Amino acid sequence: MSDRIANATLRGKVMSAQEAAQFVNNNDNVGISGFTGSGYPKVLPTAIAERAKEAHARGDEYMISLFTGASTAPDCDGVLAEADAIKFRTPYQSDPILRNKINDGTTLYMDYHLSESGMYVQQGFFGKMDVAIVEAVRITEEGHIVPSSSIGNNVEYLDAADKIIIEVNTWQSEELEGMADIYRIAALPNRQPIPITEAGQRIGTTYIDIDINKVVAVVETDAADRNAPFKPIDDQSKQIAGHFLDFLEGEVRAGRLTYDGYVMQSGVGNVPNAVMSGLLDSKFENIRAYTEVIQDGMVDLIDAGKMTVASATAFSLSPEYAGRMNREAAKYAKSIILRPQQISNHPEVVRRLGLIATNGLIEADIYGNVNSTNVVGSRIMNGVGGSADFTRSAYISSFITPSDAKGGAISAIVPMVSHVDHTEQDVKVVITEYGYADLRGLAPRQKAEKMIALAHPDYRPMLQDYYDRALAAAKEGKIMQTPHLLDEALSFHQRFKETGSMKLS
Ligand code: 0RQ
Repeated sequence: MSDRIANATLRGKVMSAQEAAQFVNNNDNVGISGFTGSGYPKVLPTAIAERAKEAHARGDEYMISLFTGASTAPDCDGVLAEADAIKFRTPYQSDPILRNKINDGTTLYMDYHLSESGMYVQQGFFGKMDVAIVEAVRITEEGHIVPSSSIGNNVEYLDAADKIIIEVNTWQSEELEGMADIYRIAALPNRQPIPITEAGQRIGTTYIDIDINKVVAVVETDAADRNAPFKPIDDQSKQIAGHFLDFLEGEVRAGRLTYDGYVMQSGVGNVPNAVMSGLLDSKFENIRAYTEVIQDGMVDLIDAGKMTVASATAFSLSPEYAGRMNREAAKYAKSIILRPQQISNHPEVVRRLGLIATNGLIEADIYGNVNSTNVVGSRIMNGVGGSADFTRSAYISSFITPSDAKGGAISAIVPMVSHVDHTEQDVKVVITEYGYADLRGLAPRQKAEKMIALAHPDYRPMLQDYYDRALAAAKEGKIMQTPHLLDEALSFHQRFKETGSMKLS
């Protein structure tokens, strides 16, 4: 048995994953660790999926409601979705099999803000939590959990659940201990200000204290976090990153930012990662991140001495960088803090720290509304994640995107978004490979000109034509604030559904 289980009582609870899975029943609310492919349980999901398959083969029902920090990995969301074991899922996912199960109606998916998801559990909005399954680096003599490579909603699930299952994973470096900063927000009406005034401040403990009487099983594992590698940075991503840096430089020239004053939030995805690579060669120093996930690009910035502190709730690293983080965790612990996602994404702290937020999008419209989640209005991609936690509360909120998708069949700039996650009031800057649109201080008609200029040249004339005609109709009707032709506003999407392309044939 691993020497990572220092508590004698909990050592007595060690069993196999198959035995532990017997504590997870049909219809249970199950809250697990795991955030963007980090720190999720490695063996219980497969064991639960096997139970589901056996039950289904007998003609019995077996499905659970699955609550996480955010996305997990093929050996967690993937295996459970494949076994039709997930009845309800929240708050964020990005697994291709699960995505299909949500879109085909097998799984109900509630997409909402990651900063709120812990509170929903604490306040009982989902009913009672039956089981918490949390990965740990080790269990201390007192029975505290030292969390692994993500914190997510671990605290809330461990506090709320009737039963706790702990996976102790020896693949995770013991030197991760010290990165976590566990702080509980008091329940209403006793909330106090969160005492963070700098991204690098520590306000809590490095472990999660739990009620060990609730622990029904401890399972030992030795398995890697399974993150997908980032795509190589291509010319288009470099151009987008270049425009983002131009925008930052403009803020410095305007006296609103200093070269050592950039506090970053960066979303998931390939383009945000490319932006960080662009920052390596920039004049910015002492960059601090108050963000949700730590990506490869941030590790490079830390290595280069450009980033002094990164506060997040999880890692989202390629396999190569995850391996490096594991080997050199003691070194990185000096500049990395992992917090519960209620804290890493908390609007109060985000507003106070004056973040410049940068996230990806699916589409934006000519007035600056952004859809991050539903392709052609209906098909879920991933979820809003933490993007709105940061976008609404940041000092400056930016979105970065290629101007088109799917080989040019889809324009990222459309007349009206087919689903809205971020409203025109929250979206301050939009960036494509054709430049950036600074929407601050502009009325809708002023925004439209800037947004159309960002579109791919194949779509620019179509958008201009739409806008010109909408404007003419608005003038005629004397309703000028946000000109639209309602019977044409979703015509790009309709054409895509009918012909497979938004382009005019
Ligand atoms: O599809 O993977 O099949 O090639 O979307 O697109 O351009 O690689 O961009 O990786 O930055 O992801 C919005 C999905 C963008 C992401 C989204 C298709 C495109 C490709 C990926 P393929 P790119 P990115 C905090 C921040 C919400 C959560 C968030 C996201 C795939 O940024 O999930 O911001 N954001 N969290 O082809 C159809 C369109 C499309 C489209 C792109 N208009 N129509 N498909 N794609 N635009 C972190 C967390 O919350 C964890």
